[in-house]
Amino acid sequence: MRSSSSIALLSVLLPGILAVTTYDMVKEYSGSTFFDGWDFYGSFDNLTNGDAIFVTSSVASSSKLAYVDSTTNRAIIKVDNTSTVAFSDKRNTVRISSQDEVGVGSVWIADMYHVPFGCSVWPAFWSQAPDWPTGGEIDTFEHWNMELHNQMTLHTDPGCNQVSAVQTSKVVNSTDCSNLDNSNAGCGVMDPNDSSYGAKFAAAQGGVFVTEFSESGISVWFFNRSSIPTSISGNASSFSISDLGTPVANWPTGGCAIDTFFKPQHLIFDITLCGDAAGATSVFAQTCSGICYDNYVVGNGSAYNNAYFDVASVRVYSVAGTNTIVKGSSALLFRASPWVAAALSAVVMILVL
Ligand SMILES: *[C@@H]1O[C@H](CO)[C@@H](O)[C@H](O)[C@H]1NC(C)=O
Ligand SMILES: *[C@@H]1O[C@H](CO)[C@@H](O)[C@H](O)[C@H]1NC(C)=O
Ligand SMILES: *[C@@H]1O[C@H](CO)[C@@H](O)[C@H](O)[C@H]1NC(C)=O
Ligand SMILES: *[C@@H]1O[C@H](CO)[C@@H](O)[C@H](O)[C@H]1NC(C)=O
Ligand SMILES: *[C@@H]1O[C@H](CO)[C@@H](O)[C@H](O)[C@H]1NC(C)=O
Ligand SMILES: *[C@@H]1O[C@H](CO)[C@@H](O)[C@H](O)[C@H]1NC(C)=O
Ligand SMILES: CC(=O)N[C@H]1CO[C@H](CO)[C@@H](O)[C@@H]1O
Repeated sequence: MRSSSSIALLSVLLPGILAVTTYDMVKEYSGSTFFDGWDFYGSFDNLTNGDAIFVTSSVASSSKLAYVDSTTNRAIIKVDNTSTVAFSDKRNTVRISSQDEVGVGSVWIADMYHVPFGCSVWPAFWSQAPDWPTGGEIDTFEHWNMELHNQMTLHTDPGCNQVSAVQTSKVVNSTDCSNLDNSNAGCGVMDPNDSSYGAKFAAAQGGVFVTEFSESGISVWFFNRSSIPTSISGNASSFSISDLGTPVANWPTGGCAIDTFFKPQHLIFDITLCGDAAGATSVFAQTCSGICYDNYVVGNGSAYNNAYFDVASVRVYSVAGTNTIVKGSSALLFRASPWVAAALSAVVMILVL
């Protein structure tokens, strides 16, 4: 801890040069045990006003909304695309949150072959501290409707800012991460790579999202399947962060004291429908036609054939010689509200684009 502030300062001044940290695998979610250690939300979406019911574990299993595909051995997390939903009802989907929390000094790597997309679909793979906004939120993967690129965003208490967005990535709205400003739009950037979301992600057989949660900063890398660095392809038990090159998103501690604003995080997958961001009329109209709820959620579900995550693994790494996993249980599942009003950020994003 003694040298952390000088390391932090240097890493702002010399990005990349000090990135020599080695990480060891401490936890893996994959294969037949993928769903062990996650809590299913088990309520309608009372967090982001989606027209969705986040089902219980037993419903997810019996209706095959969360299961391990026996052919690929990969986890599927999906929206119900087989039930007919009547007007004024909501559609079943899934939100899972890891029981364990992952502390500072960690990396998590999600290897996916498909991410959810389609009109009215709003998916995310993200993390959040139990006392949010205290303890922060890291959105590694998120977008909605027929958008083409992934967005990565932090949401925090006031005082955390992004000071050096990676040049190739576009600031979505604001560099202020505070949940109290800009209607909690957060400080987000957009991946310029076409293969980071939607049909082009699937066509490239997906790829890996790497999230580094370090005292010196938070960073995200995305690699499509053909460009995954060899040091993290396969089931590497250890790798050096310097092998990954420049991240696509980076929030150095110089603008946001990571130790202050971030606490151990639950990892979360969810897919909601319409709601604050995807369903805002002006946002929806950017990439879809009709009315979000009436024309998509209601009806036979044929709009949701692409509304699924196909996940080979989620692996958690800690700084070599440490284990940053904080053992958890089902506590505090319902406390936090992730995107109080992301709609505004979406509107601004569209203006920026
Ligand atoms: C896509 O991502 C790769 C790997 O992060 C990066 O090297 C490349 O520059 C990106 N391409 C574009 C068009 O930004
Ligand atoms: C995969 O990423 C590489 C590196 O950014 C890029 O050159 C290539 O075009 C991408 N492939 C697809 C199918 O998008
Ligand atoms: C990956 O490695 C971890 C730890 O070394 C091991 O527990 C796990 O079974 C391996 N997974 C696969 C898919 O080989
Ligand atoms: C499902 O509904 C859509 C939109 O209303 C319609 O185009 C499609 O034919 C329906 N599919 C079936 C199998 O009924
Ligand atoms: C539902 O979507 C899956 C892909 O997620 C597809 O394989 C299946 O055929 C779809 N079901 C119907 C009834 O269209
Ligand atoms: C959401 O619903 C659950 C289950 O009814 C409840 O425990 C929780 O307090 C609700 N959360 C919010 C933010 O309303
Ligand atoms: C950088 C930027 O565009 N910031 C905008 C984010 O959204 C708020 C609310 O609309 C604007 O006031 C900011 O100017």
